[in-house]
Amino acid sequence: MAFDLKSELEGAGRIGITGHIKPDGDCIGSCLACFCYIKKLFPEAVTEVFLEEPGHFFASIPERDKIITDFPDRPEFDVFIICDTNRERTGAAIKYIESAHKVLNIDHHISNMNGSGDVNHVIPGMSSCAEILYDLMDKALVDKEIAELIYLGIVHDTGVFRFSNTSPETMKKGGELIAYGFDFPMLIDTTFYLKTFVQNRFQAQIMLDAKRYCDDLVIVGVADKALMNVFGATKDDTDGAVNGLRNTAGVECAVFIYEKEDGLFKGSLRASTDRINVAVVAESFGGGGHVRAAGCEYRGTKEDMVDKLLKEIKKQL
Ligand SMILES: [Mn+2]
Repeated sequence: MAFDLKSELEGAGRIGITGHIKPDGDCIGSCLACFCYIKKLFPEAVTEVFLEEPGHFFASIPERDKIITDFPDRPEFDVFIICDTNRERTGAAIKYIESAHKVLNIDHHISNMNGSGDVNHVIPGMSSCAEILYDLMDKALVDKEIAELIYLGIVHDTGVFRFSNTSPETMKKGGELIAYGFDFPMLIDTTFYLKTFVQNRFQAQIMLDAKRYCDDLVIVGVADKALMNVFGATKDDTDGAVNGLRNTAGVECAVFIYEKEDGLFKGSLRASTDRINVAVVAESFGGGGHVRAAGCEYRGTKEDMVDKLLKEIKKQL
């Protein structure tokens, strides 16, 4: 039976929306687009959107100020929608989900194939949750703001229409969306490409210190607390560092680790070919992710973490 968003929401007086912890562009775009659309579809309903604080580069996206970031107590929701994830990764919003009368789960993660709501609409082949939502929308209700938010989600999860999850339909929808007339070059620059001066200088140093291994197929960049302190860099300034490393000719696997807390390192892994499955590498550390993008954590020294990561990677070469 086809999923129909409108009929799932019919008669609901209180509707809530959330996504995952550490919300990314698709999560933020999806949740806000869903919020704006439901406001138009059912203006008499109380609709609210809850997410952790989005990164500062999302400050000027449409309806940014509608996101409730402190997860206050609320009466039970009639319908609660989980976008772009399963209920395990919703963080503080889980309390709304557990008490909701009905939970809808709209997602594109293959790891959430069966969904974790009472009604699920999970399409793993889709570029983004935002693209799935766009397909569910009555186009007569889509306006410039909704179009911009959907576009934001698609752009972020496709790496600006570059990753292999970009289908011909994704491109067609991208064309339909920019026809609404929002400033898409500005949106892409500010939310996807821009880095602060501190971030650029910090990541330049990471690149200067980076080393290659395994006949230069693997590149490793490391930022410990001492290096982060030199630049006054925070966790946010590590965003994009692993992609910078990955964009090195001849490299098929990029590793970036930074010291999250004293002695606790967070690793990000990227593969640009199918030779190295980074999900398998991350899983050996208790982490996980996708074949070409994964993450893990390690308590110990940075040297030991790099040694162990390289050992796991070499098993696949
Ligand atoms: Mn997504």
